[in-house]
Amino acid sequence: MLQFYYNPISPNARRVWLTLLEKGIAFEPILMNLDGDQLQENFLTVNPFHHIPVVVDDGLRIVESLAIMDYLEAKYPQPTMLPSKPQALAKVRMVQHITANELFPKIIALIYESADSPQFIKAIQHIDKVLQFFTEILDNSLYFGSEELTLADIVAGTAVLYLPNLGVSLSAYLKIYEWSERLMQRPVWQKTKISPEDFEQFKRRVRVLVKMHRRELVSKNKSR
Ligand SMILES: N[C@@H](CCC(=O)N[C@@H](CS)C(=O)NCC(=O)O)C(=O)O
Repeated sequence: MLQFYYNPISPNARRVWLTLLEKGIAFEPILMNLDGDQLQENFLTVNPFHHIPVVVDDGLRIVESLAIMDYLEAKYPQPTMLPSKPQALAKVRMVQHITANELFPKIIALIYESADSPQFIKAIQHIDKVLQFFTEILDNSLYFGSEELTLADIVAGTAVLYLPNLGVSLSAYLKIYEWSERLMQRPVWQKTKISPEDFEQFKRRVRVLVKMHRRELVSKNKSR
């Protein structure tokens, strides 16, 4: 059976978790505590970059959430979550990459930086730009690039749904607000909804990991 290394508070793992559940794929969950399990020798042989999610299926080990989602879509095509028409496919890919490259780093900034810092204010402005762009892409469709749920909705949904908990209201972005409500009505999203306690735990973990990565960067630069 497909093995899935994850933690429910990890947004990257949540993308894959929701894809597995939405597609009804049977899997063996392997819970990883991100306070050290990911650095254990036995996990480093699974993912040398010490990240979740990881999927092992039919003898193939797959890392990187977006690559895993593509694998799941190709191997388990029903229900289809990747449109084939060029324009729709472009919308899906844009939303996935904008979430990973533009939105998510700013969510981390909202958690890590103090509310009166220039970095925090810049993060809020950048998130506004992303939400306006998403409004344009969504247009009058129910989901990104489709009238049915796509991989883009899963990737953007796991990030955008965190925003109200971080003080960014979606009410100024009506179409995005309605889309987020639509997602939350889906049984799988209800079932995996993050609790306030888990969200606090996620924020604590982010602060620790950002500190750790910054320290690693400083020591790398010193050794150059
Ligand atoms: N680009 C990777 C990022 C994975 C990632 O950063 N995972 C975090 C949890 S959300 C993690 O495992 N962090 C543990 C660590 O960095 O040691 C993906 O999309 O899968």
